[in-house]
Amino acid sequence: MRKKIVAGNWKMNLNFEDGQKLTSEIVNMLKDENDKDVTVVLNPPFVHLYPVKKLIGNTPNLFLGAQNCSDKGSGAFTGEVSASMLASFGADYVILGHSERREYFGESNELLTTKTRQALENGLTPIFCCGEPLEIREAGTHEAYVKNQLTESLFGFSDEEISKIVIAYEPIWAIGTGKTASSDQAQDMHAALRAHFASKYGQIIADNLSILYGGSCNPGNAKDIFSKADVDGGLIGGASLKSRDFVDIIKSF
Ligand code: 3PY
Repeated sequence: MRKKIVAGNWKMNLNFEDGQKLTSEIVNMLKDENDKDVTVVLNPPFVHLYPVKKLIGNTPNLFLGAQNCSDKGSGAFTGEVSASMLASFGADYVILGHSERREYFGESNELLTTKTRQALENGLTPIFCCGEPLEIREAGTHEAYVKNQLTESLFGFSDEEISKIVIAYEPIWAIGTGKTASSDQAQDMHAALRAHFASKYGQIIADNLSILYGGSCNPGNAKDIFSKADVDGGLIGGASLKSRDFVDIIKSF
């Protein structure tokens, strides 16, 4: 059985007190309300990691993640944060290759291979993002485009390594736009991506991969999206900044 996962991507939002308040509310709600053993990951900005970890404590099924890590191990790389630092501060997950990082920070498929390797070598679970822009969707070449992102970044990893990765499909045209892919569009892409992994790694490994949907997922559409056979959860943007909305999404399975 593959894991059901809901990960909140705070992006560059919330100052110290707001981050503490949001985390405390989520921790308290989850104690009573996570009855389906969904794995929940909070991915705040770096500066929040340690205080958020303290509040998470031993809350069952609640984990800490970062939004990025360096492709380097350590050294003179001003402003960077390594995967090993993240692990030492209590992170278990790291989002890699979010479309905002690909677009605004020029992250290539090749760079993302190196970041993924850093994450895996330091015991972090990468939440590896992929997804197509609007013009590719409109041209009808979206499956080939996203498969190529995955092939170029991930298909050099071993069976054991690939089994540790979580995939997040986020159509770029649905990020922060209020537009969501329909649940059928999400299912079609997730099924195609699972088949793509099966063609390289075999059906058993592909069946065990968690593939999350991201892009304007909210309490109103999560139930429909999560009901699809190949959708194993969500990577949640704006709605992860509101405790009630986020927990309602978690309860949508
Ligand atoms: C969104 O839903 O906007 C996201 O980008 C989640 O990562």
